[in-house]
Amino acid sequence: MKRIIFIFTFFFIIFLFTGMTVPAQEVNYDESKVPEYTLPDPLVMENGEHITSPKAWWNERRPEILKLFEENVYGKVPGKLQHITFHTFSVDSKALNGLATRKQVSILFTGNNSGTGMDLLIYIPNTGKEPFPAFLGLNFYGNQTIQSDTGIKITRSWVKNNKAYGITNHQATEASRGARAYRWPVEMILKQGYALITAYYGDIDPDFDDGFQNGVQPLFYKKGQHKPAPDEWGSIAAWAWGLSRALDYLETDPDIDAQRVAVMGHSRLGKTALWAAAEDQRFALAISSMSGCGGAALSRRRYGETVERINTSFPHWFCTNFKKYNDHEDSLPVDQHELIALIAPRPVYISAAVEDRWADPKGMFLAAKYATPVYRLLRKTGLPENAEMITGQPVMGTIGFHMRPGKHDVTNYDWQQFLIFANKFLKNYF
Ligand code: GTR
Repeated sequence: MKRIIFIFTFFFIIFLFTGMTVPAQEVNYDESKVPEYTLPDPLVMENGEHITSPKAWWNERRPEILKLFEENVYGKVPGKLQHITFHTFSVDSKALNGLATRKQVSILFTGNNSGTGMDLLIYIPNTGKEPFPAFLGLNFYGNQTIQSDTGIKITRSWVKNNKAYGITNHQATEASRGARAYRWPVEMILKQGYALITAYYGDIDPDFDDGFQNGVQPLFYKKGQHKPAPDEWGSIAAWAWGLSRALDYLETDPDIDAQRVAVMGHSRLGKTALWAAAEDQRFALAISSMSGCGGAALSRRRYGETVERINTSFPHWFCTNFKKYNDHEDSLPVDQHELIALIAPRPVYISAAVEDRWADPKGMFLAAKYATPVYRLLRKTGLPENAEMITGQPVMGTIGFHMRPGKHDVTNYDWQQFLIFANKFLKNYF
């Protein structure tokens, strides 16, 4: 009898435990199972000192948070390339039926055509007055996929296979032209007086785990080095680095106002856009479309995609040190609200979708909310006071947010909000 009671109690305890907590690998979509957590305070130094002035934020806490993200999450950029050059290889002043001038520029990382580089596709409005404010964003399948414009160079880099988009053997073909046009309402953007610049993220670093043999990382290896050190960059940081190189070029282009460039990205490229804006303060505004884990969503909530999941599915995205926090989110020295805080006082817009629970809409909303004290310290609104997460009701302070019905994607509705938000800060500037 004793034995039976013992076995019963044993299984009962196990049952209780499994019923109450979510095993590491299972995806939690149940708000009541979000663990209790304490977020690091963006206005308290690691040594406990409170930050009460903008000066202390800029000189002490911001550099501390930035370093923590570099060393524990995205990885540091190991140095500078000395010989980068820009090469404009095509200009058409009558693109898109005369609506725009299309320029294409190669950024040659080694200064010549034999090395790696990235191609920028640039549309500049033909009406209005230069220099234009601009949106800059990386794309997933090559520049030729954002419009059916036959003048766009087809990427020769490795591309993820997608039969429907005409991509086989990891090479894009003519059939891929315009395949992703629905995500890039180029006319709408141009007609509102913005230039649009895009580049293929795989030109910077192909998105698969090859131990960092291809892409931009090897250009930075020291003698005998074969992969990034544990605190050196993964692919997200490399893509963000590429965005900064695009901005270097834009600073030289008289048609573009490089001081009014919004960096935008979706999903993994939304994570990238946020990190680019955190690292490079020249970006005037950042737009994160459904960036989720490792982007705008709080890691400690472990809702939807978790640190362990993302590091397992995409071992090359973050720095090696980030893997220490697999299933140990609470020991992270930062959380993602501080990524948004790093962009302060510059405007940040965050989008979410009801069905995109994987990216944790509420976790992104809360990150916006908990970044707000830094905006307030810098005398900006941040997320408006009393803002709520209501489907289909965007909120726009210096931090903007919307959750729309539907799935993980970029829709015209999303772009309409991005434009309304950008108009508040990048238009009527003079
Ligand atoms: C998913 C990944 C997300 C998001 C997305 C994307 O598979 O889990 O973090 O980045 O891919 O980039 O499309």
